[in-house]
Amino acid sequence: MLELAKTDFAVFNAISLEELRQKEGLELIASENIVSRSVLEAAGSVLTNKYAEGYPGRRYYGGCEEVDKVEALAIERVKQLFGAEAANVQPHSGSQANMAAYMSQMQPGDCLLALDLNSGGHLTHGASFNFSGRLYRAIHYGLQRDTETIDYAQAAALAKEHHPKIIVAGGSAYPRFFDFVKFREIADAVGAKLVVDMAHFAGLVAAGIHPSPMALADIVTSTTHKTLRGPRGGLVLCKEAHAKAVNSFVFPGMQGGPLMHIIAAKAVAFGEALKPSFKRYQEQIVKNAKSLAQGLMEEGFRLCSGGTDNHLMLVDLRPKQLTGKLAEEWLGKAGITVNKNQIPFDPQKPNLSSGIRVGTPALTTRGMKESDMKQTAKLMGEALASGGDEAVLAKIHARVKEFASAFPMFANEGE
Ligand code: DSN
Repeated sequence: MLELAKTDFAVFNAISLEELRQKEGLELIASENIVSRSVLEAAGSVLTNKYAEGYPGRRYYGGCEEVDKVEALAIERVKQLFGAEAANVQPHSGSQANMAAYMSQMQPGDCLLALDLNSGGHLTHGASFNFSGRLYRAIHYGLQRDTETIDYAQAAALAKEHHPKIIVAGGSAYPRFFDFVKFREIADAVGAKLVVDMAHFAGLVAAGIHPSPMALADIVTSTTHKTLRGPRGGLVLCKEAHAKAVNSFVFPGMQGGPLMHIIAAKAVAFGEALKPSFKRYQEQIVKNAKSLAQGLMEEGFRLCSGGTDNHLMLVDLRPKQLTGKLAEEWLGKAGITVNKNQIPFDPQKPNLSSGIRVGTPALTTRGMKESDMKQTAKLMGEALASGGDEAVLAKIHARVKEFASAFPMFANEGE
């Protein structure tokens, strides 16, 4: 970034400090990751200059020969990665991928059944203040109180009562596997379409660790930047029968010009995900999550649902008389980044929350293993026992810097 340093020091400086924050800190936000240098280069390439409304071979602009090749590569690679019949790699985000999926199957006012936001769902799964809750009649299933796992019987009963057009499976704060066979049965019983939002666990699906939704869902949506370790963006996979509708709702239904530099970065990331090393990386994410979960329980924390099957866990802070807001703040001062998160049946409001959400994709990219997760849990335990004492947190921060700095940012290079 030599040019930027000369032309716009304020922005250059903020980017440099953010790079340092990422290098010296422990990144535990479950939805974040660290892309390879190759992905970063493609995302920062001259493809950002190109308008390419339309699809490969059918554009509304001239000069699309090279970007056509890039988008075709992204489509072919992601279809191969997930065994999909059709793919659209243009959604700018997971929210837009979900919007295209819904618009392709529903009319405004139709019923949508999805996991409740407070139970680990997502804003675009029908939250009242989101487009999905404003355009559609959203009904929500939740979790069983005793196990804190999905209440499939409730989902089936609600489907029978409300006859949704779409049932959504997936979420952003659910530490267990989703049972797509059960969801398919529930959808079939009422003639609903099944949309799986695998944004969080797409990398685990690609690696064959989480059951794949491809054979069971009508439409699968995802982001590309979480466990999948690509650039910030979205995608839609579907059966050939839905491809025309999905494509036309992405463009021109909702978006204009696709972000061709990001599509190039997606193509690179999908190429990386097709390599055998990606499977090993995903396996390590899950091993690390189990080790971190064990470490946190040894530190006296309760984990919702008793642990994790995937890359994330929800930590119940009530036994420590802490809120998620305070925990996020204290951990932040110690150089450990998490987000406050409501736990199932949380008595606290979202801006306070009784829990934090913690995930291992980013630390695993840096090459951390199970023993490093135990060390991470210990540092978290100490920070959360500090009572917010600034001096104590500063000392922990110094140890975090030394610990994190020993792990390179681009550990996946050369794989
Ligand atoms: N905000 C994302 C997450 O953190 O899970 C979901 O959109």
